[in-house]
Amino acid sequence: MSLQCGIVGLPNVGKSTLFNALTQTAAAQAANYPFCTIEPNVGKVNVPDERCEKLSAIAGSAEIIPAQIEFVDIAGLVRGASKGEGLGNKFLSHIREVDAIINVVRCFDDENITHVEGVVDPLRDIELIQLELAIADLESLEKRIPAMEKKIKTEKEAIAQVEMAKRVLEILKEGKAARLVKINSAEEEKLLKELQLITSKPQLFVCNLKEHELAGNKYSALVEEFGKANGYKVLKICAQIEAEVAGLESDAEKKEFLDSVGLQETGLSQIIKNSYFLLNLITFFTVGPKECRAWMLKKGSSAPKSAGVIHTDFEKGFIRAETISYQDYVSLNGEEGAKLAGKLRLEGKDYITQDGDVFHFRFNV
Ligand SMILES: Nc1nc2c(ncn2[C@@H]2O[C@H](COP(=O)(O)OP(=O)(O)OP(=O)(O)O)[C@@H](O)[C@H]2O)c(=O)[nH]1
Ligand SMILES: [Mg+2]
Repeated sequence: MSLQCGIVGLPNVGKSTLFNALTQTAAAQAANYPFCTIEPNVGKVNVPDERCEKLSAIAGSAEIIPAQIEFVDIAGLVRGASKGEGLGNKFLSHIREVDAIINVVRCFDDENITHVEGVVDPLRDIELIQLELAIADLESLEKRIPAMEKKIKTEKEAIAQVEMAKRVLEILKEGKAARLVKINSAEEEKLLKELQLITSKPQLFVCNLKEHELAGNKYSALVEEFGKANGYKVLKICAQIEAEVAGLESDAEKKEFLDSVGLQETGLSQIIKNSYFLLNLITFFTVGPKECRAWMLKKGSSAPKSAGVIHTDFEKGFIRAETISYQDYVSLNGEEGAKLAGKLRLEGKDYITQDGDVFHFRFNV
């Protein structure tokens, strides 16, 4: 399972700088001119999880293998992109492929860094991007509805699909995101997903600030207000600082640098953790002397589905899952302690995996 978060925003706002920091590379070219990025850059990122260290210390695991998600650095979007301006539709297709969207919003003044719209104005930038994405969805949906209507004669399910498409269309016509459509059931949720629209993807916003304004400034306050009103998470970082820290060799150097700019930890782990949340993922663990490994899983998945994340044979031949919750594993000092205290549960195929479960799967081959 590979899940992707796309980094989206106007040109020259610091997307590639952030991508490089996240992936701890200099893989993406970051420079002071719009449309520096054309082809998307893709990189895997370890998901920080303090629980891995605790579990591996108890089990004496030789190695820790964290879960990973992918970030995609996408070309900048400009006014009129949905009509082909800038890099236009090609770049929209890159956004269509990702599972969640991270909007980078410029919240810093710097006359040396070009702003494609002339002046810094985060709300205008957010509206501009949301509008372009909504227009792209609107046009793609309008094109598809006639074919969907034709199917009504032969497929009963098509009735509900067309009904949902038309409801979403009304929202998009107002320049709003498809995710704001009122959903009344899991069935409707599925129908919305099947429309594969950009604006139905989960989104979060990242304010790119100056290093000494990290606590927030007048620009980020506006973004936070917007986030609150529309139900989006808003994070604050300084992409440039993050990239500089990520470029340092040792942890000691990193700490020294963070201290010197008055920071406790990097904003990156916050972004990664929130992206994980945005993708609706939870973690289960397999723990042994060889390795302690974190596996990611869609929330609400069954035990056999979880086993299938490790290997499809585990899912096919699933018998049961020996399960210890993370809390029990830690407070009872590992598997033996949990077993003695009666905290090792035998879960069957209907069990829904909980975040932090430590599993041993039993299966037939
Ligand atoms: N002052 C300041 N400059 C920054 C910050 N983040 C990025 N920059 C600069 O802004 C310029 C653009 O950064 P990029 O990361 O290339 O921007 P981008 O959004 O990827 O741009 P495109 O690929 O053209 O869409 C570079 O010169 C960066 O050094 C920041 O936090 N503060
Ligand atoms: Mg770029």
